[in-house]
Amino acid sequence: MKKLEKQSAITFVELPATQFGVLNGEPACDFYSAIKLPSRAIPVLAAVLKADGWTDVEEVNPLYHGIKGKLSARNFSRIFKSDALLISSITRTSLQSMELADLYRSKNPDGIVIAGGPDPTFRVADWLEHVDIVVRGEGEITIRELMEELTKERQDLRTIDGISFKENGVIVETKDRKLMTPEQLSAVPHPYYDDVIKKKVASMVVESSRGCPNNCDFCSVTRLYGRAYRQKSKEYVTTELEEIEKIGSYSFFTDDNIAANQNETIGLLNEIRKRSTKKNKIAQITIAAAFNENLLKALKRAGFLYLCVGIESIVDKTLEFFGKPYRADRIKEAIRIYRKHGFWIHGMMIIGGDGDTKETIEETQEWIGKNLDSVQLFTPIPIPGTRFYDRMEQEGRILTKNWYLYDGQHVVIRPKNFTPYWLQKKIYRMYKEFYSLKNGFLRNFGSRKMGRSMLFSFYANFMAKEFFKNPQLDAHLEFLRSVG
Ligand code: B12
Ligand code: SF4
Repeated sequence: MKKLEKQSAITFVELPATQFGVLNGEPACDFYSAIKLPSRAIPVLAAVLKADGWTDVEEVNPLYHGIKGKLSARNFSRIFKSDALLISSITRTSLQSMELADLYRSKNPDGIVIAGGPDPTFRVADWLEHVDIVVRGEGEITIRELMEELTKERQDLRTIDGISFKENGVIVETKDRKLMTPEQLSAVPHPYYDDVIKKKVASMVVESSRGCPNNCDFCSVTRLYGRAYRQKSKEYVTTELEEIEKIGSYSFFTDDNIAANQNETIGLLNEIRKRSTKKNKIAQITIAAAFNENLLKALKRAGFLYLCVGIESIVDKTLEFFGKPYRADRIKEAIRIYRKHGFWIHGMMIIGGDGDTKETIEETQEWIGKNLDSVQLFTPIPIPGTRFYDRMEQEGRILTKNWYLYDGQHVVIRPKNFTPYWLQKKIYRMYKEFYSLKNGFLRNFGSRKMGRSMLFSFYANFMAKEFFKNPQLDAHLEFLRSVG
């Protein structure tokens, strides 16, 4: 492979979701595409290389560096002249990312293309049709070692753990990279945000831990990051928080579960309280934290107002079907407690698991309407690398591998108790009803949350019109009607 120098031009790219997964296509229509968060992975990887002495490292995210969310001529020119193109992707953005890799290779045949992230990690063979090297799993240490190896006259990629590449047309997978220890995670340089990102981003992100002790069937986190829950040091997290609070209006903690180790988390929250006074924090959390009064107090005092809870279902059979470790009664009780303490509860639900019938979906809708402040209703998605994917594949229930539909909004598997078309339509009806202005008003009538609830419903109501009427969804509905 081409020999790199520390002065070589290195470009990281993370592309947004587009309709039909086309490179520089029309933006996808969904909540995620409407909010402006920084890229998931590339700021930290860019920071690692900069700290390692690479002098010409740039990040390109068309949402910030492009024009109207698309790569500009300037972006393309930078990408094509780069000595190495480093792409991060999830499944729904894989098609346009592969298209970019192909285009780069045609313009710059000597250049090196490396891909990483949750999708390349689990679809190595597909990705190696388009890129030279796939980095599997955690990237911070692998990218350092790999780039260093690429500066050598005689390179031996087999010595680098956690990568896959082709040799004489055959895929070589090196040993899995060991998960980073909490100490290693706390020694990684803080993510690098350039001036353009700092100016344009709306809310910021910070990660305090990795891994999850649970192992739900539909989620790839445990295979990516292990069941060992690893927390970064309090000093590391609070230092980063102080920096990002200067940039974004909200601080979103991206941990899958900020409180998997409750005592440690209380310690972190107390530290955050000392160094940040902003009441603008959002965290993802499981129901377990609701039963720890001290933790709830600490969350409140540290300025966490919004909690995103992966409820998934309030139907026991469906919870079992997804391998969730909680049962419905416990979930309902936890949500009641969270709300009694004044948290805004954003529930993430999966509608259409095998335990769901038309009746249970009606019950779920009623419960959601009365008990959540905001909601996301996902269809069951078989994410590559999960047990759920393997099961759906074995049962022949995957309807399409048009990966751009793997966003949890489009029905892509055959449900057990209704047609896919019915489920797709039902989910949209549920959204519309939940976010009707009337329900927004009734949900928090008389409470301190009422203003926010109305505002949120107004916004969601407005956005929903676009989410539910776009060429990609129209085509998908037509497809679902055709499969019966
Ligand atoms: C926070 C989060 C979000 C935030 C994103 C905020 C942001 N911009 O940072 C929000 C809420 C918006 C979101 C939305 C969605 N998310 Co999300 N999200 C996460 C979560 C919990 C953390 C992501 C994160 O910040 N990780 C920290 C970074 C540093 O880790 P990383 O991205 O994995 O990158 C590391 C390695 O993968 C590797 N790497 C990554 N890229 C590259 C590139 C190169 C070149 C190299 C060398 C290495 C490398 O190195 C990095 C450092 O170790 C993950 C689960 C998880 N724990 O990762 C799910 C996850 C990424 N989300 C997922 C999904 C499916 C979605 C949604 C489709 C919604 C849904 N149905 O769940 C949407 C899609 C949004 C979109 N972009 O279109 C899946 C993706 C699976 C897949 N194969 O597609 C994940 C893995 C969770 C899961 N269910 O399994 N998400
Ligand atoms: S869905 Fe949430 S609780 Fe379950 S394994 Fe994934 S991150 Fe953990």
